[in-house]
Amino acid sequence: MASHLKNLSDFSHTTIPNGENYKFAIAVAEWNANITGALYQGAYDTLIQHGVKEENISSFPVPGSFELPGAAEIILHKKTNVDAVICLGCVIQGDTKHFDFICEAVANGITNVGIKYSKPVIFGVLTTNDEQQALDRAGGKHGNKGDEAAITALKMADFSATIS
Ligand code: DLZ
Repeated sequence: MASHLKNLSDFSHTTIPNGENYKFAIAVAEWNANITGALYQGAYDTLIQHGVKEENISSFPVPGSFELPGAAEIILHKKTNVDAVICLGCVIQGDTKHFDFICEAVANGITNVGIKYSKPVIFGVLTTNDEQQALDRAGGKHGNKGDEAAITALKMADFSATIS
C-alpha cells in the first residue's frame, strides 16, 4: 500500500484504524500518579472509542517509569497474543541527574523491547521540566498524550497486521 503514496502530503491524515480485532496492554507508572492516571484514562478511553473491546485491554501498574521497559518485555514474553504495548509514565526534572538517567533508559529500553519482539511498544512518557508542563499534557491545554499514545498504538498494530 505504501508504494501508492506519491508525496509527503499523502501521509498527513491517515485514518485511525478500528481496533476491534486487536489486543492491547497498557503499562502505567505509579510515580506522579495524578498525571499518569490521566494519561491512562485518556489512552483507555481512546482505545474503546476506536472499537477495542474492554476484554482486549489489559492494564499493568508498575512502580516508576524506569520499570516500563522491563514490564513491556515481561508482557510480550508471557502474553504472546498482545498486538501492542502502551507505556505511560511521567518523569519530572529534579535537582539531580536522575531525570537524565531515567529518560534515556526508558526511551532506549522501550525501543529495544519493540525490536526484540517485532511488536509496537509505544513511548507515552512525559519528560517535563515541572509538574505544570506535565498537567498541560495530561488533559490540559496541550491535550492528553495518553490519547496520542493510544492512536499510535492503533496505527502501529494495524500497520503490523497489514505487512505481509
Ligand atoms: C526515583 C524516581 C524519581 C526521582 N523520579 C521519578 C519520576 O519523576 N518519574 C517516574 O516515573 N519515576 C521516578 N522515579 C522512580 C524510578 O522510575 C524507579 O521506579 C526507581 O528508580 C526504582 O527502579
